Amino acid sequence: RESAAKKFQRQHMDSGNSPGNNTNYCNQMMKRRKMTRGWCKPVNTFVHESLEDVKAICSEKNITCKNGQYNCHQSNSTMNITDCRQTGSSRYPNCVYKTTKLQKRIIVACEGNVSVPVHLDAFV
Ligand code: T3P
Repeated sequence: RESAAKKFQRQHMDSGNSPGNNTNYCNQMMKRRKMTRGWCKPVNTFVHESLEDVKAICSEKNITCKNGQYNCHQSNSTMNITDCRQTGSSRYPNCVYKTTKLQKRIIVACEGNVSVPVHLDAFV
């Protein structure tokens, strides 16, 4: 079975790439990364930084996540990210997304004996 750490990488990591002028980036990536199977995942953020830099966020101080758990951490620096958001007219199985490039700090939840990102909580 896919580990939580691998699931985070599949859903949120797109190192060394970015949408450029491709307004279809989210439509393509949400499908390619299997987030349009069974339903259209409504909101998903891709991070265009190295896995090393994203893992390092787990060493920042603990903060409270949206679900009340105390295992979230906010990046020191802004990161190149892409916000994928389902449009109002999107209907499963034809999932349609708006692609928005942003530079924001991200908040991730980390877990494990060796603490690694397992969930992307927000960007701020
Ligand atoms: P996951 O826990 O697999 O990272 O909040 C529900 C899901 O939406 C959750 O998936 C996180 C994801 N999400 C983003 O990727 N970006 C966002 O800005 C928000 C609010 C949620």
